[in-house]
Amino acid sequence: MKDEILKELINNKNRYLSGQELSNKLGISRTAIWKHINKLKEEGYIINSVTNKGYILVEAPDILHPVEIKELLNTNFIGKEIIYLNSVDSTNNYGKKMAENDFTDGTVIIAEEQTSGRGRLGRHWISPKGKGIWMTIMLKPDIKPDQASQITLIAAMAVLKGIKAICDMDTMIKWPNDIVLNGKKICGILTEMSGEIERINYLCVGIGINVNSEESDFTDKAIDIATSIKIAKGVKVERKKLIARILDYFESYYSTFLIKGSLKFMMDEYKRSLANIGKEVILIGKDGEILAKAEDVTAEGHLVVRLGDGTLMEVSSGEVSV
Ligand code: BT5
Repeated sequence: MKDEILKELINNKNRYLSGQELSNKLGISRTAIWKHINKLKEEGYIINSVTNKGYILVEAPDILHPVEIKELLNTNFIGKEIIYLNSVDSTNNYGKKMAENDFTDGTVIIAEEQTSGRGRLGRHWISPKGKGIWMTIMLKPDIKPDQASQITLIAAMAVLKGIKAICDMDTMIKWPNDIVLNGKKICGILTEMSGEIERINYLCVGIGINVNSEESDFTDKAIDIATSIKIAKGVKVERKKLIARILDYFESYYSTFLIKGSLKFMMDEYKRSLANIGKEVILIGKDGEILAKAEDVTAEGHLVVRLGDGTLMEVSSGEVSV
């Protein structure tokens, strides 16, 4: 019921809503309304209450309340269900546990903080409270397991476009899973799959974005390679708006991908946003590491590299470090 009241306040931002009006609409007493309003105030919502006029929302706190995000979304299924957590070990871990039962396709798990955020290969992902976007999109795509890594490219494109739309900043994609700004990482993506040889059960698309992180939020080691939108821009960004726009873009690219069965439709745009082309990459194989030069990305999302002897080779995400 508290969420319903918040929704009404958000949708009537320019006028006072009387207790009676809310009571009629939601079918609860005016005292109950008053109690829920007090709870919202405790959560940080600044709500003016004026006798004979009612309530008006003056300011919302910087928390990622699902009701507020849903009001900003223009999607059909992504984020229609949002699980909001104050603190969690990792939103991807939460998603995997949730999937042991069932979940609605497109459910998004969002946390204010991750205590054991994960990168690829078990690396740690720094996820300070209230500073970033730490979220996982849960999907049940009817695609082959070897196409799963293509969803990382879709997520990267959605993040890049969302940042451009909300922050007016030009970022670049570092294949396969980073978004960088002036060469420093502001976003990492971790796509994990549960599946069989021929079939995907589900995907967890984990997206971590340093939005309002300060330099002091990073470890000494990470500060050389990481940055945030706030550090680069000098001003705080509204995380809710950025989440909503990224999910809008994600759904748009993802739905087209499912219909067409390929990433061809977005590859021109993707390649224009790539930071890797012409740069060195390290291929990690059984026999050690080899240096190669990145030349292209295929519609399957594979990186095309030129080896030292001049031959071309296609690699998928697992085997390369950039
Ligand atoms: C990634 O791994 O870039 C994937 C990160 C995915 C994080 C999201 S948050 C929501 C969801 N839940 C999770 O638990 N994870 C996902 P990788 O390419 O392996 O990069 C990891 C490396 O980036 C680390 O070894 C550090 O060097 C560096 N790093 C750690 N935290 C960082 C941060 N906040 N910003 C930039 N770089 C960071």
